[in-house]
Amino acid sequence: MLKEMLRIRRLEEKSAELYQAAKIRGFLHLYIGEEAVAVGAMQALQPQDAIVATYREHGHALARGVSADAIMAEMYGKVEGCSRGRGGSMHLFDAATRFYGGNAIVGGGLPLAVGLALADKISGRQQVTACFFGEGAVAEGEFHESMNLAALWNLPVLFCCENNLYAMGTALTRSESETDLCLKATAFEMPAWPVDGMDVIAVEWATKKAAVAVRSGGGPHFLEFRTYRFRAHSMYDPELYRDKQEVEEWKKRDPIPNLIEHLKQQNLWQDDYWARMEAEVAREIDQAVEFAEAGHWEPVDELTRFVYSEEKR
Ligand SMILES: Cc1ncc(C[n+]2csc(CCOP(=O)(O)OP(=O)(O)O)c2C)c(N)n1
Ligand SMILES: [Mg+2]
Repeated sequence: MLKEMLRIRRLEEKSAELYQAAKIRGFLHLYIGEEAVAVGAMQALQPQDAIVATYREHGHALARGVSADAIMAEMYGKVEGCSRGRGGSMHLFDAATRFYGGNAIVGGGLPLAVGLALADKISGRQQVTACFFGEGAVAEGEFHESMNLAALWNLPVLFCCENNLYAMGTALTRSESETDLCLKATAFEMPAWPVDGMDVIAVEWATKKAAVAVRSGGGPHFLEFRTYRFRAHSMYDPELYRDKQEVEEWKKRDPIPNLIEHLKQQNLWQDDYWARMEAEVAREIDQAVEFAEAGHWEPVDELTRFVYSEEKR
């Protein structure tokens, strides 16, 4: 799990650099600081489960098993990317790992997750759909409609709310009359637990417990992961809405050094682990950049392909 978090951190640091160099264009939202949520949760899910995420999804895709090569090429807009370069950073998609995006619309992933879970239920498949979304989504009608139908129809959805306290520049306390998000879920008679989203072990444990309940017919569950993004909302954000001191306080809870500290306390740490891990991850990220650089642009005459689905014969 430590290595998975490091892979995400280094991939995103490199992405920010490439964005400054105009190699990556469009929007770019970094997950740095929140890695424990995607990594802990993915550990607790199974290959047959489905994942739905937001535009802040590089970490979820990587932890789910989409390759760094395919993610980087997608961000470059190359055909070798996981969405053929047509989606970019916000629209990573990969059918092989059942990774259903990458959704740019706030709250837009929730109805998709409910639909996927409805299909699973009708077909009698014991699969979980894990749906990640920010706390900003709770202000959307889609959130309430999706939660209601999932509960009413007892669907196998695991709602994973990533509460990083801000929706762009709007603090949760400025937009919601009730800021206890678990209470919103219990209003739909859905079991809901708050989880320390900076602690990867706590995330894995809670997700496992919830996923077992969902998989065995216990209906939808809601997890509120309390987390924090260390970087700006996206690449354009002067961050005038939060104190630098607040960011510094949260950085003390960085999930990566915290896990190392935990491993040391448990006598599970050896001094050469870190250097080895860094070297392996650096190689992987360098290779992903090379792969993306060597990739191809979609030929112009392919531009309208996929506007309509192709006829199956
Ligand atoms: C329906 C909709 N409204 C507004 C936006 C613009 N927008 C993009 S990200 C964002 C904030 C969402 O915050 P949150 O859900 O907390 O996720 P976070 O960015 O913190 O991960 C907004 C308002 C959008 N993408 N979709
Ligand atoms: Mg947020």
